[in-house]
Order: sequence, then C-alpha cells, then structure tokens
Amino acid sequence: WGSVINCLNPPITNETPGEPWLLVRPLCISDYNKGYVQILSQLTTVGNVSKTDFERQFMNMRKAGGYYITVIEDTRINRIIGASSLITEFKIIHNCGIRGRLEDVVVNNTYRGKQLGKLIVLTVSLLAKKLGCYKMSLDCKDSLIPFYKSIGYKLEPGNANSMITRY
Ligand code: 16G
Repeated sequence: WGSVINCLNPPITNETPGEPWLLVRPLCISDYNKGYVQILSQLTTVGNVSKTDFERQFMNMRKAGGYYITVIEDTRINRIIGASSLITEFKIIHNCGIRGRLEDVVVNNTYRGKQLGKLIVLTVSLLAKKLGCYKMSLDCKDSLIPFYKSIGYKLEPGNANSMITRY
C-alpha cells in the first residue's frame, strides 16, 4: 500500500521500518503463535482467547470484510511487537462514502522510542486514504492526545466527545 510516510524523523517507512529485522505486514491467521493476542493485553483486557477462538474470529472478520489489521513482526524472534487496525464502515451519507476507524493500536513497551507507534498508525491511515475513506476517527486516553496530534489527528471543535454504554 505504498511506502511514503514523510513526517517521521529519522525517516522510516513501512518498507524500511528502521531495523532490517522488523517487518510491517497484514495480520495472518498464524499470528496467534507469534503473540498477537498477548500484545493486545498491553492495551486492555483480552480474556482467555484460545487458538481456535482466534482463528474463528479471524475468519469472521475475513467473511465480514472491511477489517485491515497491520502488524510489526520482529523476525529475529518471530514475535508480533506492534499492531494497529483499520475498520471500514460503509455509509449512505457522504455519497455512500466509507468511514475509517482506527482501533487496537499497540506497540510492545520494550520497543518504545523507535517511532513504531507513529509508523503503524501512519501506515493504516495511508491505507484508509487509499481505500477512499472520507475520514478516520479514533478513541484514546487523554494522555495519548499529544501522540495523535503529532501525526496529524485533531480534536474536532464541538465534536470531541466519545460516549459509550458498556454491556
Ligand atoms: C483504545 C483503543 C481502542 C480499544 C480500546 C480498548 C486505539 C486508537 N483505541 O480506545 O481501539 O478498543 O482502547 O479499551 O487504539 P476498552 O477495553 O476500554 O474498550
């Protein structure tokens, strides 16, 4: 999906993510064995997700369509060390447009300081643009607002509320 990500310093891209052993690629069904589920537990409660559970949900996502999960693998140890999801939503508004949602962004905390969080978010943001999304939105903790601002996201005046009901 292209490699031009030019606001990072030093300049890294999804094709050259800074270290030769890092690989930015789409999630595969075999990534359960490479720790995709474990890394998500650095973000929130994951629960007991077995390999079968993961594979079933992976196939559900594939069947539903519109899920684009990108990961960063450390190929020296065959482990997923970062991830980010783009979920697309088909709308009637905006001329039957597509809205992108950024979800489940996580980078292993031992790999901090290498711009990998920025890289993986910019990678899926670029993908959203290529897919024709008219906007990309996300929910995050207050403490992450500066991070998202640094890569071009902004709070929308009058519309910066995130509301939920939990089940
Ligand atoms: C953050 C994540 C969201 C994830 C949620 C989990 C990003 C941009 N946002 O808001 O995708 O679903 O945390 O928190 O990664 P929860 O367990 O409280 O739903």
